[in-house]
Amino acid sequence: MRVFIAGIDGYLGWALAQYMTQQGHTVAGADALMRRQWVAEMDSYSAIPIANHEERMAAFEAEFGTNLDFRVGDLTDYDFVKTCLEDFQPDAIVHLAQMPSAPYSMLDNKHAVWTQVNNITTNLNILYAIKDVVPNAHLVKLGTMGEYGQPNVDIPEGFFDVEFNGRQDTLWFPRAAGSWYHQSKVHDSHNTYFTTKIWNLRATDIMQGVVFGTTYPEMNENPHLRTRLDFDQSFGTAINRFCAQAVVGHPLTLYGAGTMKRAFLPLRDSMRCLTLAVENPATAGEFRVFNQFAESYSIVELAYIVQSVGQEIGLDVQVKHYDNPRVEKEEHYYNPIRENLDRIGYVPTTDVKSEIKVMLKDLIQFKERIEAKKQLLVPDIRWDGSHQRSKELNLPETVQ
Ligand code: USQ
Repeated sequence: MRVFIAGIDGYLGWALAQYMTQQGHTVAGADALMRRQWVAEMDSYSAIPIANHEERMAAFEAEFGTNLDFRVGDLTDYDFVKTCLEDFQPDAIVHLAQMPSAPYSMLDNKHAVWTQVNNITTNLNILYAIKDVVPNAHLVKLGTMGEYGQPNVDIPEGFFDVEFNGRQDTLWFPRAAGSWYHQSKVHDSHNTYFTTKIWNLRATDIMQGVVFGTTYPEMNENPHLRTRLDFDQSFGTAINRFCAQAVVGHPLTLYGAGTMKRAFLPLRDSMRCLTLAVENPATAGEFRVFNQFAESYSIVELAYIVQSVGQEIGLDVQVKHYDNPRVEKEEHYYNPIRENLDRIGYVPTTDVKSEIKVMLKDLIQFKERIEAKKQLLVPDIRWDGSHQRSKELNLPETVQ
């Protein structure tokens, strides 16, 4: 299939371009290379050094024997998006091109507005370009499990059956996102759903959990093909940060009690699930929602898994609690349902420990790079808009 990846330079996008090419698909994509700038704005960089654009293109060609049609450009520019689709004529568009960080979006008014304008405009441009250029193409849109928040009931895949005043319907499950970034994804979901109704577009909205991992089994060893791995407070996700902290002997930074629960997905499973969604398209007019995750854990459980795996390979890993810079529920029910992906062949990688071991061993090679940014490991972006570094809480370290 011809697959266009919007956001092809990012953590997921660059890995997916290679994975899907290895699966026999013809891949093209676009990216404004902004992730590199946002992370630099956080005064950080990827723990795994990543190649620049030209080096990546040369390495891709050397590995796969073909040029990658990767256009550097801004997807908030409608003419650019339209031209990309006109030239490539994709069967599927995987849309990953968004600012993905909750803390970055909570920095201040400027970042909140920018996040929403950027993310919502890009999605609208892609929807319009599909309608105008390739109306039969299938949109696989990356949403987030965070759109749902933490309701006190099971989380269905997008819709649920409701009975009210004696009548029944299947309705949009309430979304209750916890940051301006997550809210931007809720707006995108609504807009995408709307276009399946008015223009008969076909769309899969992926409610993806927190992704972790440095690699996937088939990833090439060429350093210019490696994908990024962020560990700063904005662009590093919890397990990725914990692994980076573990290799430099910094205590793992549990926010508050750390009892928040999330759904998690190894990078390798994210690649597999996105490919399955592309290969099994939605029908015309269909809006499908996939809850995309392997397993749910509390953050504190994961911290202790990182600690025990770290100990196995000789790292002395401490776990500490810091005052929570976010406004979020710490004690809550959490039970997302995942059926749609299983139906099309997804079998989760359940071995989180092995995945964490691979990550730790990978990151040990880049210990000095993380060490040089150690001062960034404790967060200071707070949900009330202030900037104050979190303090260690006087909670005893739990012994596993
Ligand atoms: N947390 C810690 N310590 C840390 C970092 C995070 O305790 O050092 C906690 C947070 O307070 C939160 C949980 O871990 O309760 C998850 O935080 P995260 O930064 O790993 O994930 P989140 O902000 O939710 O965002 C990430 C991605 C985002 C994606 C989302 C999926 O950055 O793009 O949409 O995961 S989900 O979490 O399901 O919404």
